[in-house]
Amino acid sequence: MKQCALGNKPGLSLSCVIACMHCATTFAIGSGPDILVSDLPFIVIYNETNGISAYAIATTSCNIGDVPIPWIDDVESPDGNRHPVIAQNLYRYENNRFEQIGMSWVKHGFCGVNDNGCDGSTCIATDCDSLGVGCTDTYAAFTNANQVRLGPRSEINASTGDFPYPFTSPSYTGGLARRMQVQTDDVDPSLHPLARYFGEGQYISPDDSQFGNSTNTIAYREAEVTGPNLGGWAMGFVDVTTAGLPAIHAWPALDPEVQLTSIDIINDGRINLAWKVSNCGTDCWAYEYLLHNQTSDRSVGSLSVPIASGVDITSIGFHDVDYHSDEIFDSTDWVIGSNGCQLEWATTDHATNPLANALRWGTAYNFRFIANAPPVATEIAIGLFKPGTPDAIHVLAAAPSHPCGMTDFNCDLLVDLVDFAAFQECFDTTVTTFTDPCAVFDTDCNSNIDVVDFSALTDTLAGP
Ligand SMILES: [Ca+2]
Ligand SMILES: [Ca+2]
Ligand SMILES: [Ca+2]
Ligand SMILES: [Ca+2]
Repeated sequence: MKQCALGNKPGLSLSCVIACMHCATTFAIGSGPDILVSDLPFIVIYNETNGISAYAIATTSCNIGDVPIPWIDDVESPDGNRHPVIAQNLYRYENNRFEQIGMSWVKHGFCGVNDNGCDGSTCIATDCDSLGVGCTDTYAAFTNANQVRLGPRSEINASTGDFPYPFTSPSYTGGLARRMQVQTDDVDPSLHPLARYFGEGQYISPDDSQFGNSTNTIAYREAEVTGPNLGGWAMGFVDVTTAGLPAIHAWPALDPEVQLTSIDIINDGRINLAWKVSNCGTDCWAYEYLLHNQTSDRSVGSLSVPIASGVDITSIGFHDVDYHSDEIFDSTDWVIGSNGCQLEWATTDHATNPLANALRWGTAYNFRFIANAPPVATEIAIGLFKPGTPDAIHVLAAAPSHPCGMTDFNCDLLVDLVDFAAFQECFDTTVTTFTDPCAVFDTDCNSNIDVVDFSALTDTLAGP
């Protein structure tokens, strides 16, 4: 897979270069306490009610660090929250789209079992209140489906690994509550005959996180529908677990044209962006972006994609996965806006509603559109939801932008008197398509080459 390759575009911001320093996709043997999610042995259906199915995923974790990891769940202890919580998610791959279609609340871990089996290493067993070096612990699906041990995601800070314990436990009824919920139609084989599915298990542990060892605390595995059961569809895992990576990595593994980059936000956590642009006919390109929040507490509030002047955009779309079981977060779809020069999806801002539908940890949202212009390596902006520095991350991805950047008419990577002379010819003309050579000067995307654009050109000329 390609990661954040630097193009020949001048003025590339430092943020992408910094992002590339953290693009590693494999896990390293950790120092300190380091949980690796090493296996997802089973996926089991538990209930189907009114079009919603509840599943659970069995999870195995392994301490690949060099000290035991606390596994304490004693409400009397000041260290009672020093145990992992376990989130389960389901994804679907279909028609060039990779979408999250299910999520659970978090199972609060209890009693590290200290089994052997950590990649053949020797388990130095401890008591139940920690997981020893080289030891594994497995939660069966029925344990990860145990509703009384499932708490809200909203109480988990995935950056620090901190959370209150005991967790908030609103009343519930029925067999769906708190479990990994999926719309039954989303896995119906008659509706999705060619779909492939991927289960994901993610642990958040305060000790693992505070030692900077949280990026490998996750795993995914392909699943398939095996037949009708309980009024829904039974699933089973196939192939083997990919330990230490989130499910978004399955997408480039399935399709080499998909690109993926990981960004570690300073003093926060990791987000992953994957994208693919498919040719969909004459002058037709389908742009598909998948943004995954792995461990960022600040979360994502907006995504902005530059659009060149004169490009026609249609079929703008958004896909999220909705919260459930009285989780306090809102699930309203993001609003789509455009100023002609960029397309932006955004949730309500943090000041207005701190519980808005930001892209929170353990979720992935899709952004898509069709354009009549081909992809160009271009920075897209990922706006962070909670206040802080930086307020946005810029990632080199693909967008229907100008190949050489705005105002560089002859594409020689310089903005100089040659471009200035071309501007004089273009001044006071109208551009209606991105193939009009003058479109490169329409910096405010109002389809006219005007004094605003002149001022932008002279700013570029005057720049370093
Ligand atoms: Ca870890
Ligand atoms: Ca929604
Ligand atoms: Ca030039
Ligand atoms: Ca203009």
